[in-house]
Amino acid sequence: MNERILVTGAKGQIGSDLAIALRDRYGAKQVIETSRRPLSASDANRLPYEVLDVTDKRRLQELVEQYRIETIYHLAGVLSAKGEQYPDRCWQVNIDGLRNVLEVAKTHRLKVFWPSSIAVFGPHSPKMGTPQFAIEDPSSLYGITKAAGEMLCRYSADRFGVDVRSLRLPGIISHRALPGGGTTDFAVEMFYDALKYGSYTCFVRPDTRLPMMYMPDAIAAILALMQANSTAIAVRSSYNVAAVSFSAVELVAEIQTHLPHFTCDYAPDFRQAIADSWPSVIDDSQARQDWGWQHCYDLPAIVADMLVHLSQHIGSNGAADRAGPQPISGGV
Ligand code: VAH
Repeated sequence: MNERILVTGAKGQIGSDLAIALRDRYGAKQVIETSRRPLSASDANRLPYEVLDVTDKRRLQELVEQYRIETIYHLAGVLSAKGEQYPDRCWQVNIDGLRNVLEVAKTHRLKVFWPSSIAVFGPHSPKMGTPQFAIEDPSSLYGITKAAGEMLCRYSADRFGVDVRSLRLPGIISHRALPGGGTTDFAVEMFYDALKYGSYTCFVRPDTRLPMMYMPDAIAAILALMQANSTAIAVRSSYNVAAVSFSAVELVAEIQTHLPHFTCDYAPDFRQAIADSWPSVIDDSQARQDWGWQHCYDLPAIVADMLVHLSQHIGSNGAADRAGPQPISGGV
């Protein structure tokens, strides 16, 4: 139980929650959080912490040796919308960063988790019940890096015996850390604006239906995958995992059962084309069969839990407030 773990992207949306879950399970001192940003004063409780840009292989190797790391949870990445705005950085972080992790994992015999995405699928993939093995013709650079990344993972496992495991995550909804530049961010932003302003302008059409998952389910899936016996892992590219699928207008209606005066209007932007290229419903039967995956949160449970948690934060802590509709800002 005293596994020594390094988390990359530990200040990101998934990394923040995952680091907490890993510390709860393995002990605070067993988990080294890393991010390319220095620790802020308010994060003093997140020690041990190191600054790491995953494109710096030498620094990664140095930390793995210094802390005698056994497992890397590699969450550092550039998401779909930002990837279209900053393509060079998207490629560097999502591909070169992953290659660095897989290379170091090979030489140091490490276990690796890496998040892929439903973004590997594209306009010619089946939209409903997208199977584990289907046509992958991603139309976003982010999706291309995820499809290529999956092949790098499978190659590392088959060719060099690296125990790398991966999940094709859907849109993730959470209340701890804001997502950073994804196409599914509307499903998080909507909660903040509903509580803060009573209204939201959604950047996709009302009928845009996408696979989504609440953060506790995503964390449970990651931990279950990493704890499964290696012989149970039949897929070394990346597993489809799903929980719920809903449209933007269905999310609005569910929020309105709690906040009857909440209103939403729609102003689709460039992210609509990305969303339209993705599946609406994913088939994750192989993950359920191979290592017992099952989700817990449906849409009503997600909305109820998000509103309870966010209403505690919004207003009491400015940092928790989303600053209202923001352009996709720089800095990835
Ligand atoms: C994104 N949240 O929007 C990510 C995710 C399936 C969506 O990969 O880019």
